[in-house]
Amino acid sequence: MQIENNIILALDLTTLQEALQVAEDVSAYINTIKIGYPLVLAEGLECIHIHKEKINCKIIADFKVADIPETNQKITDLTFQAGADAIIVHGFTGRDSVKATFESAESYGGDVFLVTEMSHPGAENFMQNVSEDIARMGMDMGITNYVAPSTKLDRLKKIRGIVGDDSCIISPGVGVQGGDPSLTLELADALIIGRSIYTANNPKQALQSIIDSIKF
Ligand code: NUP
Repeated sequence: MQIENNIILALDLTTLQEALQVAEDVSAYINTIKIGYPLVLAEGLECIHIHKEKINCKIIADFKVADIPETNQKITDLTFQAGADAIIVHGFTGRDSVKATFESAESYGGDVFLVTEMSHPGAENFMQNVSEDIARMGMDMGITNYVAPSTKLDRLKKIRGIVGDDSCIISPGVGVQGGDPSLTLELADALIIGRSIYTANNPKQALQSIIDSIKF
């Protein structure tokens, strides 16, 4: 997946109108949008198709799929039938559940991003203890795309060490959650950014200044 400016817009708005407005505002700089439960539960799964059509972008469906294999497969089938290009799946549910999502995605020619460790403080309670095992399982399964936190660079570095330089890591937590764009991009392939862009008075300007702040 070729991610323009190495930034994915997390579009966690709850009306289609606002979401489309922000997506259109930043469309000159962004070609990949992450849509998750807030927008889909408010406005329906067809949000995916509508954004793809109006914005001409790739859609990553952030459904953090985390169920038994049979249910994971149904969720993944429906997500790709709705037009998504990729889906985010949790790894803690184990190999069979991840495999069900992976195989469904493959049958639609779609990508899977495997969550290793999350960006919020509570991830330290449980997830941190298993995130390296999740990353190793992903590598063993042939998964090439991962989610790892920008808020804990030491953890991001550990996960990069496991998945190697040929894997793609997308990293949430930049901005409001405290992650730094430049430091994160030393370890990750792309940033996931939501509130710093969509709550700004001028989302395009906010995004432009994040892009300008990134030192390569
Ligand atoms: O570990 C994760 N942390 C995280 O924030 C995994 C995620 N998928 N996210 C998502 O990234 C979160 O649900 C939101 O959509 C986005 C970050 O948004 P913001 O903190 O930049 O507003």
